[in-house]
Amino acid sequence: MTVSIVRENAIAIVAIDNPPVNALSQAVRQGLVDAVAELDADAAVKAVVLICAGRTFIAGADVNEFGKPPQRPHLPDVVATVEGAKKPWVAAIHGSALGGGLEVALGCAYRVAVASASLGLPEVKLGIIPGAGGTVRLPRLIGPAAAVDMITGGSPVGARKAEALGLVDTIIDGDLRAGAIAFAEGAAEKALPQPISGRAVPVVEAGFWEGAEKAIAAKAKREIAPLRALASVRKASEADFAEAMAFERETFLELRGSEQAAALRHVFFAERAAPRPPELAGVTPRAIRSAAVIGGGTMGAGIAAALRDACLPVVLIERDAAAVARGLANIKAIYDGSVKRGRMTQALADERMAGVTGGDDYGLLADTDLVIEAVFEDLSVKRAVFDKLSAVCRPDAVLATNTSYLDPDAISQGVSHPERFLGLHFFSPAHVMKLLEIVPTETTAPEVLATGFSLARMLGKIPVRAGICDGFIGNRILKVTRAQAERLLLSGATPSAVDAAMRAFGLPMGPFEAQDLGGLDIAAFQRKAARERGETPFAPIAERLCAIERYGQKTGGGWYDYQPGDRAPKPSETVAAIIVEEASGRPQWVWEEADIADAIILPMVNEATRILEEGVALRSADIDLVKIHGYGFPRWRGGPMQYAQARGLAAVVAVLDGLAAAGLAAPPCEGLRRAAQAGGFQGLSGRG
Ligand code: 3H9
Repeated sequence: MTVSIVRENAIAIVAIDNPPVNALSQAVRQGLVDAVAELDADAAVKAVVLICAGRTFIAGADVNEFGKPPQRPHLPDVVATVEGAKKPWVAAIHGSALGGGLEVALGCAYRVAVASASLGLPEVKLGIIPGAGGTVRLPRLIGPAAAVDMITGGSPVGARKAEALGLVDTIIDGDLRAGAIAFAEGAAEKALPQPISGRAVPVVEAGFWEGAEKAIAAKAKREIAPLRALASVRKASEADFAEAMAFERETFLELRGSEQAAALRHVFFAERAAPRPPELAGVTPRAIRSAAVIGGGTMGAGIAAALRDACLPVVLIERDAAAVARGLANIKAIYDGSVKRGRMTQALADERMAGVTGGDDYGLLADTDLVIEAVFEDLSVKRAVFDKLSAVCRPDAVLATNTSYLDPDAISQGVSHPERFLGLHFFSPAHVMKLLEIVPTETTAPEVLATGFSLARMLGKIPVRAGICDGFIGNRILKVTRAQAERLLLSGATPSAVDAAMRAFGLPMGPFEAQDLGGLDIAAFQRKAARERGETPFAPIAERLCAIERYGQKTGGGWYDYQPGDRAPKPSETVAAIIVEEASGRPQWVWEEADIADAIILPMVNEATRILEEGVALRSADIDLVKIHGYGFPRWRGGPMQYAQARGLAAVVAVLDGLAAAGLAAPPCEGLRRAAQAGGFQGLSGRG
């Protein structure tokens, strides 16, 4: 039974059991309505405990039902039915009470929770707003200001904070069921509290709504749900309950069908599918109980911090005592920063640092389960590291290289037991960025690949399997982004116009601002390596800037000029003059914002399609995750592949054909033309 009832003396316990997360499917909704009717009619029952089986309280509406027509009973009616029950209902919360789950709890007369529980209305993260009274009841219970924070931000709060806000009546120590029954017995003795729907919304100070709107608009940029959620909470404080409920429902239904909601749902499911690729089903990963990092630079220190944050003991190896000290200082600086920003207590930071051992002796790694090499991007330097690791590590220790551009197959040459070798491409700062590209070599054993995925789970990262090619998935597409950005400059656009257009599209930064921040020298170094391999990378203007040592912010100028101590980019006359010289003889165009975005994003899609066809990525959704979690692609657009599908692949092909005819981009690849005909990327890689 999805919803079952047992009675303990005068208390009825209504239990929901709908794995994995007790989502509010039609059966659960109907079960709740039936339970209210049955228990209202049972004179022996004085109070009701609503509790859930498994790992969590109700985690929300069933997201799988969002694309389909709503089925009765609708959730707002279910919540109203619970709220109208003749006996006090007590929501007993463990795990998460999210979205519709919290809305059901708000229909209950009381809410009790274990201290580890969290409660929230995360709907805006799915491009919608709460649709069953969340925006109308929550401000009545905890006040508009706290409700606005929870609803427009979408982040859940812990049970203790919820108790302080008045959202939870009491925290249950020990067994939740027993504690909730005892609470319900007390509630049965009292008169029913006034339903939340009948309470008034506390008054806000003058200017509150205008201030909130400004702050939320600045943060949400082009994401629509947060401002619509605010409007709904405002309506709840200015109109009566019924009118506010109607307003909320209308907004919810409108947003549920929106492109942004579809894109955010796509990302939601892609993120949940990523850690468990079907091709590794049934493969048992190796156990990781200890880890080591070779190299304590920015990348190595970030990786060490990520490993420590997963509570693994970490050994940091550097070439001599001075380098060890520098590496440890780099890790400490990460934790000092976290303490300074209030993200971590000093005690926790100290504990994390205490779990790092530094040394220059590879002998320290004799019993380490996982070693990640993060030294300089040079094949011979990396190979020398793996020679030493081959000599000292256990034969079953997993050995990983963190490389952005080198070929892991080449790095692995000579490694003993090469089946335990793989590439792990972290993104900087490695303790913050969510993406982890996992790159198997020709010899990587399936259980070692599975270990990469289980490591990602431990570290809270989004893992994406990538095949070997220059730049793997993410940086290979980035090269196209940058080349297109330069093509635009050669055909009449300015760096500021290109950057502004990409920000307008939803990226946090444009391609030129981003290069100035990261430094133009890194890409120059990679282009040099590419030329040595016989390739002809396209970056005529960047080459000219590097030749005059305009490497970006760190040298006071790159694509833009910078005043000392000021990171604000100023258009540069030097750069403008170089662009004029390089563009001479080429046709010049007048560029609108949307056309600039097309000339950058759609060639990215074209390259991504090649990546899919070649099997470098297994699924188009994986490419979306790479661009969202590694490169700031707007989540609400769903990633480049989802964006292209929503735009219509035939339209994408047509724009690319136009750009190609004007010499402004490569023509659409055959795979993209086929995908346009088939109406999707499915099956393109032959694998997913
Ligand atoms: C809403 O409620 C709207 C209402 O206001 C209005 C209605 C009228 N539905 O994350 P996990 C699946 S909007 C369907 O790995 P964890 C998930 O796909 C909703 N399925 O577990 C995965 O499936 P699989 C508001 C869902 O322990 C499995 O459960 N609620 C849903 O790391 C495990 O997921 C939310 O946005 C769902 N709602 O974390 C809550 N949720 O095993 C979203 C999960 O086949 N969910 N699944 O891959 C979460 O935040 C996390 O899942 C949770 C558990 C914290 C609950």
